Amino acid sequence: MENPILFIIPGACSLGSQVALEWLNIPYQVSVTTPEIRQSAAFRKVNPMGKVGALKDGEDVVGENLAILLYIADKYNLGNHCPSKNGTRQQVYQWLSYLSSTLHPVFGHFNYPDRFIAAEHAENLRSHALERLHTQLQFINDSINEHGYLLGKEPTIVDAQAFGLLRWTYKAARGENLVDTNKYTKLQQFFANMKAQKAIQNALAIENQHLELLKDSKFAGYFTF
Ligand SMILES: N[C@@H](CCC(=O)N[C@@H](CS)C(=O)NCC(=O)O)C(=O)O
Repeated sequence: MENPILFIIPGACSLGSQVALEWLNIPYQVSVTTPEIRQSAAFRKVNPMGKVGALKDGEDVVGENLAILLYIADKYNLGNHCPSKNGTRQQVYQWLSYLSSTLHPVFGHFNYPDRFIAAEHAENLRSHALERLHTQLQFINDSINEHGYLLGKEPTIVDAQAFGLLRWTYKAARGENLVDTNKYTKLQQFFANMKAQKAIQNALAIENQHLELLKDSKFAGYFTF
């Protein structure tokens, strides 16, 4: 059987799906994409949008992080990393939808306003986006539970995807702007909890090509597309 292959960009929104693969504890590969690869006809058979995340799992292909995370949860056993009982599964759907349809686009407007509006209005859009981003950060901060996660006692795919996006506040990936999150104390705790997760540490080591840092990972190597 072929290993699942996750297509990524280091620092991008694909991190959450990679963390889910780490949690599965099965062999998987990562393919680091370039703009040329993402624009190629072959890659667009995996994700027609030419974006990451994108997953090839044998004959199955799936794009969009929300869909990849739910595909992994449906096909494999993520245990408590994707709760399905006690009324929490619908919250997984709700949170994943919120992260891709609300939080991710606000970061887009903040970091790349010129993609959405004429250059002379870009700074204006950026400052509005920053206000909207703080509204979302407050909402997320207030939603973090007594265990320091968005759902449950253990981190879930919701936390993994949230972490992959929220790290853009404190770690610039491709020239993005940082955001001061010091006043969001529960969010700070969330960052600390997530960074302590072995799956997160492994996923970051793989993104950064520091394989010597891997601990108990089933990572099966980089795939050249
Ligand atoms: N709605 C998509 C958004 C994907 C997306 O915007 N991916 C970005 C990285 S965060 C990307 O691939 N950018 C590279 C490009 O546009 O060439 C999802 O959630 O999967």
